[in-house]
Amino acid sequence: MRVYRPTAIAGSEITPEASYFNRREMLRMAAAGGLTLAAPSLASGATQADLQFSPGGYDPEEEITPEADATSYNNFYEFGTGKADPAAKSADFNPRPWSIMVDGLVNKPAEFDLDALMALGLEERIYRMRCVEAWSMVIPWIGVSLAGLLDRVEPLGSAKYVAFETIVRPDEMPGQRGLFQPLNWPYVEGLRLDEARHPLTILSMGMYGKTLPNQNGAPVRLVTPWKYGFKGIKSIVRITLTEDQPASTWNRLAPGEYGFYANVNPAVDHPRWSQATENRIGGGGFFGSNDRPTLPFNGYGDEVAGLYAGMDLKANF
Ligand SMILES: Nc1nc2c(c(=O)[nH]1)N[C@H]1C(S)=C(S)[C@@H](COP(=O)(O)O)O[C@H]1N2
Ligand SMILES: [Mo]
Repeated sequence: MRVYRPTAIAGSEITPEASYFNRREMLRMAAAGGLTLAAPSLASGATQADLQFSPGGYDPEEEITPEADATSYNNFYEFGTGKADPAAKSADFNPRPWSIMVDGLVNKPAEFDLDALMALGLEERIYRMRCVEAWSMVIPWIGVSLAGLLDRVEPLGSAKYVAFETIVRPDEMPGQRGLFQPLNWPYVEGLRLDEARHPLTILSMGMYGKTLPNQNGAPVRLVTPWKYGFKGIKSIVRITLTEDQPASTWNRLAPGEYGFYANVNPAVDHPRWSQATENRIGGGGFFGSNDRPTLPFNGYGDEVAGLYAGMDLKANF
């Protein structure tokens, strides 16, 4: 039996007690029709509102990372390069109202606001997350299928890739102003169309039962659990269907270190460190030994290996 560990969060952010004592039991009961989940209250204007969602599949049955760790140890360079910067320096970021433009090689380009995205159907997906820096977490995301969104805009036959773009808002994002600019903005990412359509791929709008905190990519970020964390582009404003492989921020910066595919692969080391093992964050220490073996495709090989049949995974890392 696994539970959300109660964590030291502000009283105003505490979710209904039911969310805490045994999340998986609660979701099973909900699936069986025995329990009503919290109603959505996005209109309340709260910075973090409860979400209504249905249970999704793919639960890895591993201990969920404490919420306090998942929301305080982050990579989001728009707010600074330190792990504590995104939580400490994102209070001025205002993710509402918001909309995502979906365009490019599609029949029906359209702009989707948050209500339109949520209407695609929110599901909870408990996924492993493996950063290319060799740390990992298990996070209960709440999101919608990216395939469902793509269906709405009707990709043309010529569309082969999907490009993603993060917002540029220097007045609200301290990492985007000042002398030291660690990356070129906007942060961009991309997937092959079949990867984007894969059932594991979601646009996440929440975690731990609530809307996303700013530091985790509010209000909408990508989650592809079989790829390194940097593919999970945050605070998305544009999604464009393309014929050619789109640029991705880390690949452009250091192509010998970060590939376009970025599939988790313990057999392909980063030039400066091993990818064979990882450090599961949580339980107090961020800097424990990397004692956990890293799994091919982060443990999602049964689901996704077929996407790469015949491909040289060492050359196409
Ligand atoms: N726009 C943007 N998206 C981003 C990043 C970033 O710096 N900017 N960092 C990436 C990296 S390296 C990781 S590991 C994950 C971290 O997500 P988390 O902070 O929610 O764990 O976000 C990814 N998405
Ligand atoms: Mo990362």
